[in-house]
Amino acid sequence: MSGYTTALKELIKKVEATRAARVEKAKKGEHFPALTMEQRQEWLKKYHPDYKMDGRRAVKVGPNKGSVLPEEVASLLESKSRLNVAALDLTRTDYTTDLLVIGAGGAGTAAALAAQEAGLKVLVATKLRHGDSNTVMAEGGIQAADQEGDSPYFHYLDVIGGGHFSNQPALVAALTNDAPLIIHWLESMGMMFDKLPDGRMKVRHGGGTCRKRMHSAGDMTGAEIMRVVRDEARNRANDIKMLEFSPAVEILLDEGGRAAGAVLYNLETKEYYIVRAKAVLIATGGFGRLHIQGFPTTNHYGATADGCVMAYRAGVALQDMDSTQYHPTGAIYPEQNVGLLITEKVRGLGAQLLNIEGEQFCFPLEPRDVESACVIRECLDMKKGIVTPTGRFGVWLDSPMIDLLHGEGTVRKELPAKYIQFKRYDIDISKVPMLIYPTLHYQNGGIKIDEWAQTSVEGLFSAGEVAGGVHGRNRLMGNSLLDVLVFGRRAGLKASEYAKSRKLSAKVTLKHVEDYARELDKTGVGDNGATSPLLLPDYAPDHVKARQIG
Ligand code: MEZ
Repeated sequence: MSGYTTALKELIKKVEATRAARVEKAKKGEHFPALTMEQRQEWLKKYHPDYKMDGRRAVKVGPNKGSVLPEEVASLLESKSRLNVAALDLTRTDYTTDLLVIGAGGAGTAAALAAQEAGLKVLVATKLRHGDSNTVMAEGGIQAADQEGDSPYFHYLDVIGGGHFSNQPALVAALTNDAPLIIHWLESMGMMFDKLPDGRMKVRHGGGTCRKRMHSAGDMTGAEIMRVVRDEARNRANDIKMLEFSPAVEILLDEGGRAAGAVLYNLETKEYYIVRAKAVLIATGGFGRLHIQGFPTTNHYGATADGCVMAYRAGVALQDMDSTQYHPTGAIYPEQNVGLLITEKVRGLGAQLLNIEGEQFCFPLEPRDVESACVIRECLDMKKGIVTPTGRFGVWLDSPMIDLLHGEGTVRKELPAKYIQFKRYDIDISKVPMLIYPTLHYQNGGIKIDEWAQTSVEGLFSAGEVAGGVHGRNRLMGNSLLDVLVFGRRAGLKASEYAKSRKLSAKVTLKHVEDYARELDKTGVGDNGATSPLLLPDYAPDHVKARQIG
């Protein structure tokens, strides 16, 4: 455990002092009591970052004009397009396709597969490489009610309750009803799920679930899902063409206001490409790299809300964009791991959260927003957090309990990625606890869609984290991997139906982008100096930025 400083090693002794008694209790099924519904609401209001009014303001333009949004989101929506529309020749066509999929994570790839099966030619345009996404980074599992004693009905109730009854019921029904089919589909493509010796699925609880329905592949479930869907797409390369390092920067509409393609930007050559398509799907992922309220993030480098910006300029409303998921357990030590996801599976396997005294202070599997509020309360209000050498607050996540509860070697077997990520810094998480604090994990809201992933613009679909409504104001663990596949697949199917009924539009326009720019000017927002979509976060420190000028 030499990865910890001498002061932190001293504090770990307090955790060790209470561990044997805690393990004994856990073995008897005795747990720290969960909060009541009233307490949950009270703690959320007091401690969860979503309930703070700082760092928020009303957006001044577009379909959600007047809605209060995080400052980071509002200012992206109030930025100018990256395109000089007048200079762009829209009569030129670089690519034509039946379906243009923007984004190549889980949702985009699932959509491409479904559309190809329905007979479409698909072009997938992605900002980085195929698979660079939050899907590939998801760890703990995917929910599906496919076990005895469970049903989509119970899954539905958990999702609605976890989302504080703010979810769109039709989307939740689609999510939970399609879930068993998705597991079957993944297995048919060769996904290696964790299994019991008799061949049945190994399933666990996640926070806020009334049944064990978390299916996993170690702590690399998203990577395993992405492996199989990406391989499958590559096997169908005649019909699914992939353009990497080519993010979309605006949606093209036709003269009837229907989606008719997009303008892509080649990150390497800096050229713009005009793509014309019969249908368009936005599957660009979430906004973690906007670091809402200054939080570190678990998200991949490209998670900059691009899809929301493009859809918004095309006239599609967003919903619940002021609701951000802070995963309760992000690493805060060592500094190189700050923000890194510590999967909820760690708590699902029995590890407890402890304060500086080595005491439990919350039920470990509350819904995520409540669990995060508990951690923040313990550090900021109860003043029982641990301070790292760089001045960060956190609490202990007692991972050594896992081997004591389930047998020597369980940590290494069930959590191989986490084990390696800490071993690099000489911290053996099967022997010593981890230091954690909430980290920005997920965009709960997003583009408004219906249960077939259709937006309010004809021919424009949206699926995955970029779309809102299914999780309401709080997503439960394992429902995002499910969401990307359920709505990706549905989008692919519905877009196929739609595309087959249409010809390529005779003319494409960016009039909506010009109208939007005029609205910006008219409302006095003027020029905030920025352009969007952002595409990549800018981490250059001020002294470097100063030297970039001129
Ligand atoms: O759904 C998620 O966000 C997930 C599975 C995360 C995790 O804790 O592993």
